[in-house]
Amino acid sequence: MIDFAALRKEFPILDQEVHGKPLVYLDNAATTQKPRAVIRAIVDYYEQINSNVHRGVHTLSQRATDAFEATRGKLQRLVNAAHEHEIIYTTGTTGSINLVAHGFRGLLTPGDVIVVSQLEHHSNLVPWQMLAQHTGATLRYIPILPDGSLDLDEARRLIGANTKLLAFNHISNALGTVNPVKQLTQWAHDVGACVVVDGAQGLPHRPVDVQAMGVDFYAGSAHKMYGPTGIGMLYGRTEWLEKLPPYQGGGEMISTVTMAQSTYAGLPFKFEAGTPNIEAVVGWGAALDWMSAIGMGALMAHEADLMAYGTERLTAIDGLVLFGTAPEKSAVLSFGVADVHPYDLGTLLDQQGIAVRTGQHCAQPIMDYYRIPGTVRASFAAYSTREDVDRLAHGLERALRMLK
Ligand code: C6P
Repeated sequence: MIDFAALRKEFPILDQEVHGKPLVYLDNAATTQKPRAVIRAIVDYYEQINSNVHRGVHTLSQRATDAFEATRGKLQRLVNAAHEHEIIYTTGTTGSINLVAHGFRGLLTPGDVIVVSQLEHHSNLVPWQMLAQHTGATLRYIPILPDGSLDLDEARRLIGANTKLLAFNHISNALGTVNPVKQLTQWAHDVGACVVVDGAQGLPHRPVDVQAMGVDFYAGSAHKMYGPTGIGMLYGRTEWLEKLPPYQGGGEMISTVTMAQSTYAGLPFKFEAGTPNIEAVVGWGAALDWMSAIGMGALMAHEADLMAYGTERLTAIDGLVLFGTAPEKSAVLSFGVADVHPYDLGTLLDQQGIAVRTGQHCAQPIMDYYRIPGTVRASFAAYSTREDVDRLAHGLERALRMLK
């Protein structure tokens, strides 16, 4: 049995006051805090094995390489990829999706269709707009329904013979909606389209099995799952990774280089040009161990309890409207109050030591759909507690008394 309230003590940053009040950190969908185990792994790396990877015969380089590659193995097991070489290190979800979108520049022609959803973070939208502009392909959007779920009837209709790519998120960062990955993937594969899933919010909150889901690409970021910033992963099915050209040229990604031409390294190195973010990969490995000691089942049960309690507490507040009420939701409560700007609420919460995100959450089309300037978003992690929810509810009531 995990004592979730005790986990908090493993996060030094949470033990502080903001504006004279104990910090309540509810901006976990933006980035989670890091446990001591992760911070220590990074310090240990620099104090004991710092060296460039894959380059030296010397002992430190080999130790750094082993630590670097060990995380790849952990990620392979985390998402159940068939091969370790199917895990590519990137700068994050944004970097992963851009790698795929760029790779498709030579694979699409006018008349081809890219299907995306209206529920996307800009990272899983702008790269496809750029790809469409570059190739002349057409972009189509799966619309959202009032509860913040995807219109699956419309998705079924949109995914047709000319569809070459389908891109959508596992979990919406703005509303918390959990999308039916397997079903959508099946429809895309029925017409031979490639499926790219933005897993930035999926990896921290749900079990991921890329083979069972059947997806071709799955992207994630370490910093949303207790790991460091500036590092992420792209799972790619081998046949697709072989089909895509390298994203960047440079050291590490080559096999031979002459003045006339170069040949490229095999997977995964073909997509990993230059010295990587080694410390972050090592730190991510520690974060994955930390998460696996808790277990995804226990984490999901904890977050489901906070979601139920938070939904009850917040919807009892006069005038508060929850955006995103789909049957299956992850650890996000997005809300607003009529005639109150989200920034004002966020600022007044901050003055009470409560950190939430306000605004469009890099998902402007969702805000346009609801015709709102943005929302206030509270998002949970392993160390969040019911007391945090109580502080949020009281903080909101106080803020609203001041504003009305
Ligand atoms: N969402 C949020 O506050 P990067 O920045 O590359 O690590 O992740 C981008 C990204 C892509 N997709 C989804 C679903 C996301 O939630 C994010 C990051 C943060 O919601 C920061 S904007």
